Amino acid sequence: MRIRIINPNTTVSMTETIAAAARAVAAQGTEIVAVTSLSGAVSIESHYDEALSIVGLVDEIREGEAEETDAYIIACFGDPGLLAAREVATGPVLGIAEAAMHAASFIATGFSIVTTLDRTRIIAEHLVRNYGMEHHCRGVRATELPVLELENPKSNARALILAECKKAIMEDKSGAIVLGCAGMADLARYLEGKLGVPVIDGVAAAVKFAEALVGIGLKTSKHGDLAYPLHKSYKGKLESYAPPSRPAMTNGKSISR
Ligand code: 5HY
Repeated sequence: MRIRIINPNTTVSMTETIAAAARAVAAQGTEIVAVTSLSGAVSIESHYDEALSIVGLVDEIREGEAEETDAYIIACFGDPGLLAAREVATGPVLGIAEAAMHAASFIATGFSIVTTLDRTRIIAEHLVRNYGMEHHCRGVRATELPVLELENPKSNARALILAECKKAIMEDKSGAIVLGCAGMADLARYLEGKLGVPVIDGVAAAVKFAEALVGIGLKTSKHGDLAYPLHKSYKGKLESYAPPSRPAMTNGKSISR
């Protein structure tokens, strides 16, 4: 099977970190296609960065649809554009935050999220509510690390993240840690060794969930709100994003009308 992992920020070195984490867990026979958005912020650390990242994300989904892709992963902890991506995709689309939270809920009664800048905590908090994880998530913590500092070998990122994870275990009484940034994908095993609790990287979790969904033949439902977008005109800079007309669908199959 082929899984397209999309880094919706425009930093190639982070995509390389993401790709390595994905390939480390991918099953034999799973091809990982890791791509970097060609448009948008070098790092996604605000509602504005997220909103503007979605056009580049949709571009990558459209690329994937043109080359037989079985599943997609949005490798950014805000899961930006997840539902829009599911509308345009045929196969399953997973966000790393949703995947990581579900994985954590299977192996601990409570988890904490450790993320980057404090201003992005609200994004993770909204996802916790959207995914029905309030009962499991005991806290969303920030290290005040800018995302790109994770790519800087001279930064003290590891120490800052480890310290916040320790607080989460002691103060939140969490049994597991969810890493709140795709750029932390290479830290899970190191942190687990230091902390003695499960540390979940959403990239790895999403790869295995995607393999499972594709393995049992599941695709994104095209009945209702995740059907392909309605055909209509678009104006201005997004004119080329006008959804094409498609034959009507019923129980997942195109029907002539
Ligand atoms: C991410 N931003 O995973 C998020 C993390 C964050 O560019 N990749 C980014 O801080 O929201």
